[in-house]
Amino acid sequence: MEPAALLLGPEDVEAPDPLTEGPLFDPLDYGSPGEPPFGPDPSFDRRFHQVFGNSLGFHDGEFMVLWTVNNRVHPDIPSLLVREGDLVHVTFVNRSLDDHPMHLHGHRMLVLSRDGRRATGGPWWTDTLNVAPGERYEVAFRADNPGLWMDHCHNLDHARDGMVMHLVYDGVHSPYETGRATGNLPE
Ligand SMILES: [Cu+2]
Repeated sequence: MEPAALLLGPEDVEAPDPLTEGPLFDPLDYGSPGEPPFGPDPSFDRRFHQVFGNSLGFHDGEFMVLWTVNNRVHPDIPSLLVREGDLVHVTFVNRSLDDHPMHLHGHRMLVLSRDGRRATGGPWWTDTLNVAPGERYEVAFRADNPGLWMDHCHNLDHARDGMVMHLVYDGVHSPYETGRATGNLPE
């Protein structure tokens, strides 16, 4: 791999020579933690477990490699059902052959751990988290934005081929339906 560096600073400061060696940037332990955003020992109202995988099967009438969540594809992946105010814990496990940048609309996720190593840096807030093959992440978010939200892989060919689900708040309804029979497809 070619090394790459990114330097941020004020305009009038002369840039040092590019670094050719040094630790890789890792947001898991970058910066200082400060106050824990959900308290020192948060208790979660909901827990979800999402295992990403590959399988062969039919989707939209075609035989293809499917990108699955808990062995299912859109629109058959159960929605994440929450109540407003819930503190939600989600575990991502990638047992597939490719990266999955998971993107939850309408919320920010806080990364808690990767592969069992706790996040110890400044709070790692993100709206998209890349989960590489073999990785396991734990994240948390506060359900503070009622609606029906997309939750999907941002490799959009994966989304098209199944990796789409929804975050649904209790009591929120939509007149729209999704799935092949409706013509309302996510990608
Ligand atoms: Cu993906």
